[in-house]
Amino acid sequence: MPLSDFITALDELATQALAAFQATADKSALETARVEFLGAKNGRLKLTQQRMTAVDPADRPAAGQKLNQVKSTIQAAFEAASQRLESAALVQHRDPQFDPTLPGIVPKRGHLHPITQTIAELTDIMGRLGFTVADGPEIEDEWHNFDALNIPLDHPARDPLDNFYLATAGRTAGDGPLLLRSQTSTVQIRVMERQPPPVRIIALGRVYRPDQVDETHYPMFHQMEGLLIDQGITMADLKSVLRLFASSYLGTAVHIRFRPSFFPFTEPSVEVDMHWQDRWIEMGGAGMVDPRVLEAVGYDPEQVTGFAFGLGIERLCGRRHGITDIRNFHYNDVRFLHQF
Ligand code: FA5
Repeated sequence: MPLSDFITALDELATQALAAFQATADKSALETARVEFLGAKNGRLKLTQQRMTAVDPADRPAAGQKLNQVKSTIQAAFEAASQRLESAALVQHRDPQFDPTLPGIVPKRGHLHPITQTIAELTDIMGRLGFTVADGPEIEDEWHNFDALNIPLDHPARDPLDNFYLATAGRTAGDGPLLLRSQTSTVQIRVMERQPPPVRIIALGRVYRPDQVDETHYPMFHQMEGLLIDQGITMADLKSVLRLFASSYLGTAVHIRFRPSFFPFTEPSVEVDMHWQDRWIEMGGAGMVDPRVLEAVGYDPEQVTGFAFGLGIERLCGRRHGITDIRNFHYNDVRFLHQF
């Protein structure tokens, strides 16, 4: 058989196959057409291929090349028809009421909890004042929560009714009881035990007290502890840092005031109040680190002095955003949370 006849036969086959695949209206028609043209045993492409033996051996490479070309063309036409029927089936199953031109429903995006946002902002402000973040465990021993902080055994702050002591089952004999930390001052001790002076850290995190729940008290709340130890540190440094912090967080119109107070781990000790929008509000406690605390961690109180403070994060965040009931932070009502 001359090569030109073989090529003509292949071209005709391609034309017919393309027309047949294009004309298919459903999957079974497509399958019939596939068997007719591409069937492995008696498909027309296969039969035409068998006729290649009749082609002059010198022309066979050219014939083979043409055969491969036509084969790909027919296969591509089959794929195209198959895809066309797939997407037609999708459209058919669509709800007839569905209007693809309507705007979509925008999913509501969540965001960080206001307390988490506040922690990030406080970390940023204090970072600019040179304080780095230190961390400590929420389950503490009595040494870090009390003893090293100069809180003696008979101090009322150690009363089991004022703390969340943990059941001690499984602890080996000789270990003291464990409790949920009642203040972030524990981290002061952990940091000073780890490193020599100077120290300039903040610790932000959860603390736990079995306080009666009301607008301003919750059994789990957050504190920001600050500790600065170096040579020649005074109360003036403490007040400057707290003033800078307060004006960065609340704005320059804020004033701070110290009221004399008592904490076993600072001497002298003060309560820190902030005046903003015509109200004084107690934010936390502060003072100069007691020499006995410095001694407990192996520092020399003759060489270094320092200040510490502990502020309630819910109070700060609440004051800034006008949140008067601390319980709102825990209801997890998205109508409240999405405002921040
Ligand atoms: C302390 O916890 C001291 N550790 C603070 C301190 C640190 C003093 C370093 C000196 C040096 P106080 O118990 O006053 O202090 O608590 C500090 C702040 O935590 C309070 O002013 C208040 O803002 C907040 N706070 C206390 N109890 C609760 C509570 N139940 N719910 C919410 N916030 C509270």
